[in-house]
Order: sequence, then structure tokens, then C-alpha cells
Amino acid sequence: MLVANRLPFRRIDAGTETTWIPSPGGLVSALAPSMADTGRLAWVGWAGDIDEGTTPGTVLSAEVVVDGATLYPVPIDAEEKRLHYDGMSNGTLWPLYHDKISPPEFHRRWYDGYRRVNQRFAEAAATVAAPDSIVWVHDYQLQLVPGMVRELRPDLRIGYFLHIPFPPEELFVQLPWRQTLTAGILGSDLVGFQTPDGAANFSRLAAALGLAARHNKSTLELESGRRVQVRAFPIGIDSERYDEGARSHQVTDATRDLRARLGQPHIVLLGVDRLDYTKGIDVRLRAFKELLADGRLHPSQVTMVQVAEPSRDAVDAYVSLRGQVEQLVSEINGDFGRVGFPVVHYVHRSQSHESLLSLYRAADVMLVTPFRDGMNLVAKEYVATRYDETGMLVLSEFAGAAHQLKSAVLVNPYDIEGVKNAIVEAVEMAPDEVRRRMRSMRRAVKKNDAAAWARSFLDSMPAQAQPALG
Ligand code: ADQ
Repeated sequence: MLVANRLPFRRIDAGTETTWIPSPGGLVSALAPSMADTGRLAWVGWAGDIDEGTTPGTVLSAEVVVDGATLYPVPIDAEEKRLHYDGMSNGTLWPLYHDKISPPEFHRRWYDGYRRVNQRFAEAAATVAAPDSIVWVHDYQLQLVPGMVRELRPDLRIGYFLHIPFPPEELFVQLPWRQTLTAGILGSDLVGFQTPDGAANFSRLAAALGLAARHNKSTLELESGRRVQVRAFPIGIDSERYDEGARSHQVTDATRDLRARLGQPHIVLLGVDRLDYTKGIDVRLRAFKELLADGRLHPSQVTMVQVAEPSRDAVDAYVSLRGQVEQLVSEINGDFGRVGFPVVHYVHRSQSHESLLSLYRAADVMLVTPFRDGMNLVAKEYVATRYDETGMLVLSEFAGAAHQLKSAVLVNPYDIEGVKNAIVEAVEMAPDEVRRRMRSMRRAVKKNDAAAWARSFLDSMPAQAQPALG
């Protein structure tokens, strides 16, 4: 059973009728396909709506089966969302774990809300998990859940996977709740990270806080004698779905239309991200602007498309980022566009799967320039759609994906000259070189797909529960 902050479907209540629509996002796109074919998929999580009328003490609202998955919705009210999700998760942990690109805030009330919501998730999971089964907990919003589930149900095997980077000890120890948050994760039998660095940071931290001793390279031993495995499991995508979708007639036609609507530019540059300050959207816009100003790229030949999915707009840092990005887009168009021919096409909306595919297919160069990113699925999705081995990826070396996509043009997003040079290198790369590099990236994406990732994590779980050692 999966336990994640969000269910894979969002509940929409319209009067008497309730509908469930797929909710987008990295975790959902990676997990849904791989888990669906392992049998009956059960998922404990928040349905994305605000639950005000629930009786205090209720940990689950009515279960529902959608597309073969059994969903167990955990009710969350507006105040809990503010404290747990907007506050502690996205105002404290997210910025801290992403190298403090935006300053994290530490508030006791946020943490209290976080603990309360984590307790509810743990009780919900403990209520519905089958005897001796596996509970797989996901991500930074639920760090206390493994420890809480272990208290309630020692018969279960507990896995935990962190989708975002795990920071160096020096950053993590600033957290006033460092001890409980680390102990919470250590409630697991198996802890997975996107990269070996994340795993090493966590093991070092657990030892430094006196919570565990290292037994061997990937095993921690707690004082009770219980063992916790700590390893990297780089997440993948359902590459076949992207590859097949990209080859379809609909997407081929839509791609042709799209390039025509863009004015048949010689080169299309593309960015696709949640609108998040970690993603370096501003970096690539600045680099593009300077390249146009320097005359190294020409507005008559090169067009950029930036699609930004609305995200976390209740958090101040996201509101100000939106302002910055929109300011940059309008400066570039003001300086270099002509009436009817903007040089940057910017969309602040979620896209359908088919539109994303045609954007990826229309792009000659994909720009993925985060300052820090656990993995970055967009980079892998782009590669999966390039079945004809064309197109080049400019990729930040600080995205987990850089470990697998070594043939991309790798950049340091803090080095604006380096980003500019990388964009020009990708634009001018000889077709043979592009083909060679894309072929190697496609091999990596295909081999480490979402199903392989989930299988490898689940296969690494202990065969049976460890004795109740604490
Ligand atoms: P995210 O930070 O959300 O995920 P990412 O890995 O890029 O980042 O996944 C975003 C997903 O949303 C992709 O599947 C993408 O196609 C989709 N998406 C982006 N913009 C969209 C738009 N405008 N419309 C529709 N869909 C859009 C977190 C971590 C990542 C990690 C994933 C999975 O921050 O580092 O890769 O979890 O573990």
C-alpha cells in the first residue's frame, strides 16, 4: 500500500455529484503505471480538497475505487493545509532541502500541524493495511509517518522514499526538530533516495545525531538492534507511454501545427516546469535574453516556449517568482519581439499529456536548468519522446537526472556564461553528435523506467517484518 501526501486523483465535489480527475505531478506519473500492474493498487492520501465537516478523530473518509485503484482519502481542513502543507512542508522543508535557494522559515505552529497531520496519515495506514503487508511511504510531507506506523503496527514492513534531495548534515541540523524528523524516517526498514549523495547525507546525519551506527555501506543499526537499509533508487518514467504517444498521428499532426503557429522558426527552445524557484526558469530566460542581445542567437530564427504549471500559490516565494518570470518574459518580448512574433511564448497553465508530447516533439533544444532537483522527470520525458534520435537536452548538473543522462550538455545553473555557451552548443551541435548522445540517453531512460524503479525498491524490502525491536 502506498502512503503519499496526494492521492493520484483529485476529488471534485459539485453539489450532489463527486468526480475524480487524475492529479498531475512527478510522483503520480512515476508510480501509477508501475503499481497498477502489480495487482490491486491501494493508496492512502489527501484528495486535494478541504474537508471542514469531518468529526474530530476521523482519520479516513469513505474509500472509493477509481480506475482500479482503491483510494483511502485522509481528511484535511483549511488550517491543517496551511500549517502542514503550505507551512512546514513547503515553507520549511522544501527550501531547506533545496540548498536554501529561498530562506526556510521555522515555526513551532507549523511543526505542530505537521505532526498532527502525519499522525492522521499513520493511523489511516495502520487502519487499512493488510496483516504483514508492505506500506510504502512517500516524500518530505510525511517524514514522521514511518515511525508512527511502526508504533501502531509492528507487523508491517515499512519503506520510505524521498523524492527531493536530502541535504548535507550542516543544513539539516538547523531544523529545531532534527531529532524527531530523522527518527521518524528511521522507523522504516528501507529508506530510498534519488541519488547516492542523498543516501550518504542521511546515513551520516543519523550517526551524527546519535540515532544509528553504520553497520556496513548501506545499512544502519539502531540501538535496539533493528537494521535500516539506506540506498539510492533513481526514479524513472513510463518511457514506453511517452515513446508510443510521441509516434501517434495525433501528436505528429499537433507538432506540425505547433511549429506552424510559432512561425516555423529554425530552432525551438523549450522549458516545462512547475512554477518553482528551484527549477531555474529565470536562469534560462536571462541566458536567452543575453544571447539575443549579444547577437549569438537571432530572434528571426530562434523561439523559446516556456510552460509553467501553477504551483503552491499560497506560498509567498511562489507569488514573487511568478512576478519575476513574467517580468523577464515581457522584457525579452519588448526588446526582441515583433508584433505578431513574440520570441518567448509563455503559458502559465497545466497541459494535457498530448500537448506535452507535442511540445517535446516540437523542441529542438530542451532546457532543464534547476538549481537543485531530486531527479527531474521532464528531462527523461523529453528524451523518451525523441524516437528519431534528434533534439538536444541542456541539463543542470544539480538535477538527480544528470547521474543517468550524462550525454546531455551539462551546465552549472549558477554560471550564466556557462548556460549561454551550453545553449549555443546544443543549438549548433552536428546531427551525428546529437544522434550519438540521444541514443545513449534513450537507452538509460528506457532501462531505468518507472516499473524497474518500483520493482527494485519493493524487491529490496525485507522478506518479513523484523522482530519488534523498536
Ligand atoms: P517535481 O518537482 O514536480 O517532482 P518533475 O520531476 O519535473 O518535478 O515532475 C513534474 C511532472 O509534472 C512531470 O511529469 C511533468 O510532465 C509534469 N508537468 C510539468 N509542467 C507541467 C504542465 N504545465 N502541465 C502538465 N504537466 C506538467 C518531484 C521532485 C523531482 C522528482 C519527482 C519524482 O521535485 O525532483 O523528479 O518528484 O520523484
